[in-house]
Amino acid sequence: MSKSLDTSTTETEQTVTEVIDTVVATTPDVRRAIADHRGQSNSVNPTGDDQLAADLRADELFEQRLLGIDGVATYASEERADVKTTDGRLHVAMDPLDGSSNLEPNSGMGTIFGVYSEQPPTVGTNLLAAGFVIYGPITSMVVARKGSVREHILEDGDKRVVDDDVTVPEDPTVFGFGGGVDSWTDEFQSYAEEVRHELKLRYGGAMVADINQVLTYGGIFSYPALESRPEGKLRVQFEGQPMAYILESAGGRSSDGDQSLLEVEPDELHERTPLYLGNDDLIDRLEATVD
Ligand code: AHM
Ligand code: MG
Repeated sequence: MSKSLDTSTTETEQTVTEVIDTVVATTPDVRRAIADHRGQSNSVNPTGDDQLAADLRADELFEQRLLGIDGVATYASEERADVKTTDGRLHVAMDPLDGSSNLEPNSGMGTIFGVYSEQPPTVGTNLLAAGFVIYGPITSMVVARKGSVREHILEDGDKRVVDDDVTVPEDPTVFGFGGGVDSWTDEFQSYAEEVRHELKLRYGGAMVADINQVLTYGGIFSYPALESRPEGKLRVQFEGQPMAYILESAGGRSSDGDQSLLEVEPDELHERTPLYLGNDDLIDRLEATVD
């Protein structure tokens, strides 16, 4: 490797580290925002979901902190129409507060982030790292980077590794499917019927926590294509691709029903996708059924 390539690789890795550390350092403020900004904001995000005050506050916190990193060129999020740009080489895409409808019943929610080498909208193979935070009984974070996946406990803006090799367990145990039985396609209904006889239902209304169940126990999470909404609910860039990067790095699979979510090339920043994430065999069977 030439000296300049070597330097740019080192700078890239440094920036990725800074992004991860900045997300960690911001989590105490996001937890405070969850407690202090419980109301509606009377606005909707670019995909038409109602925004809570906490969604906007989390977005503002991450935008300010992450764009403050020298190497970060752009910040894109589920909560804002346009990409915010400055100078730098890497690009961050986020769902600042995933599962915020869980705020009212005080159930788990989280933050999802992806660090890309190209500005979104872009294909998932341009991901350099991805992670999610869960604001549950404790704050935890799972990060995938350079082929390995680590789980951390976060305290006072610092992280402590609790598992340095997160892998999807071979024997699956849990499933969680969004959207409601009557809104599913006939093909997905027949797949779900098979799966519900094999696995145990775990669906909490926040993808971050439901995906962490799959990482912990093995299984499948899906927000599928719906009869009335073939594109599903969740967003490629902010939810689908970062989670796909994590699951695939942990030995699992991701799919939009047809191909890996990492192969999807969104035309629009806020594009949605049907989403299936879990053990290899469960995704194979899913693709064979919904094809
Ligand atoms: P959000 O990003 O606006 O919170 O929406 C995403 C969430 C996911 O975390 C979760 O899997 C899904 O929406 C739940 O939707 P539903 O309430 O339809 O079950
Ligand atoms: Mg979300």
